[in-house]
Amino acid sequence: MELTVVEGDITAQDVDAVVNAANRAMRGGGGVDGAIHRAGGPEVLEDCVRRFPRGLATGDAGWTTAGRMPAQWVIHVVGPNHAAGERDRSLLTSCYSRALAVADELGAATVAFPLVSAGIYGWPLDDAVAAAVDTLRGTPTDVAEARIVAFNRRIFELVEARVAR
Ligand code: AR6
Repeated sequence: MELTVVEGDITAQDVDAVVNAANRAMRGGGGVDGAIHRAGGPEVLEDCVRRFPRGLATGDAGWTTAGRMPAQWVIHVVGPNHAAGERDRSLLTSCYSRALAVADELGAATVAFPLVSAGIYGWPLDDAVAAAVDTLRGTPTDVAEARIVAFNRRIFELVEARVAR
């Protein structure tokens, strides 16, 4: 698998699946979750309600349609809320490994990832970058390209440096 990094908006990525940093309720929210629901349109929420009537557990992943986005699927993951005291790192790394497993089930060859838990959920940025890069690299998968989409220059440079290590 090729691990790439770009700076930009995940909702505009021309990939098979985009990963969403959702919450356990799976009914939308702020950050990248809000951007994905806005870009995908109401179909994304309708599919969330249909497929996840009881939401999704922290550390787990599940898919819906991507609605109007260029991607075909959204793979939703729920990262641990560091700001609320959830500090179990295995719940963060499992977001990436479970997302790749769901991508494999779907047959998605290209998958775009945000930095899960690194925004509203307050996971320290350096470790959020390390968890993303190291887990994506270390997980066996049929995915051909995992693309980390950095929302700003600083995140881009941190991810690039970790990928180059
Ligand atoms: N494209 C790429 N990255 C983005 C985008 C975008 N359009 N928008 C934000 N980011 P966050 P979390 C980056 O807060 O910390 C929501 O309310 C952002 O800069 O989206 O896992 C959910 O519903 C950061 O690097 O997710 C949950 O309640 C990264 O995406 C909660 O926030 C993740 O930031 C989840 O918090």
